[in-house]
Amino acid sequence: MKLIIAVVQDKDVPRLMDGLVRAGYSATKLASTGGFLREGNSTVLIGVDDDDTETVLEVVKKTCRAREQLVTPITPVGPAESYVPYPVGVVVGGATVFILPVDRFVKV
Ligand code: 2BA
Repeated sequence: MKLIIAVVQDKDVPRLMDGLVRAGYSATKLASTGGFLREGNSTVLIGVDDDDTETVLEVVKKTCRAREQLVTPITPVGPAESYVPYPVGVVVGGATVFILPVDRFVKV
């Protein structure tokens, strides 16, 4: 068994959860915050049989989009003269996915 941990943008969560439930997978959504943008995102936990890992990854790929987000640098990084005081774009998503082996899965 594997635990798939997917960090996704909030906007993609409804489609992702719908896709997972329709395909017959259980999932848990946790509210999370990205360390770089300090904005809300969602972390979705999905426990699956090993053989289903790729299928679930496909659902994640189909439902989570990459988007450009504007960030205003707060503090100068490097020499002050190279500080850019206007927003710059960063591409966020589709999804950051971790796949971990599960030792044991019990429901009591
Ligand atoms: P954030 O940390 O808020 O990062 C949002 C986006 O900002 C990232 O998108 C990336 O494009 C950019 N970014 C992050 N750190 C950066 C840095 N040090 N310098 C320049 N740009 C940077 P994604 O890569 O798609 O990540 C989306 C979210 O996934 C992240 O939100 C974070 O919550 C999570 N994440 C990404 N990589 C992770 C990792 N290695 N471990 C844990 N969580 C991760």
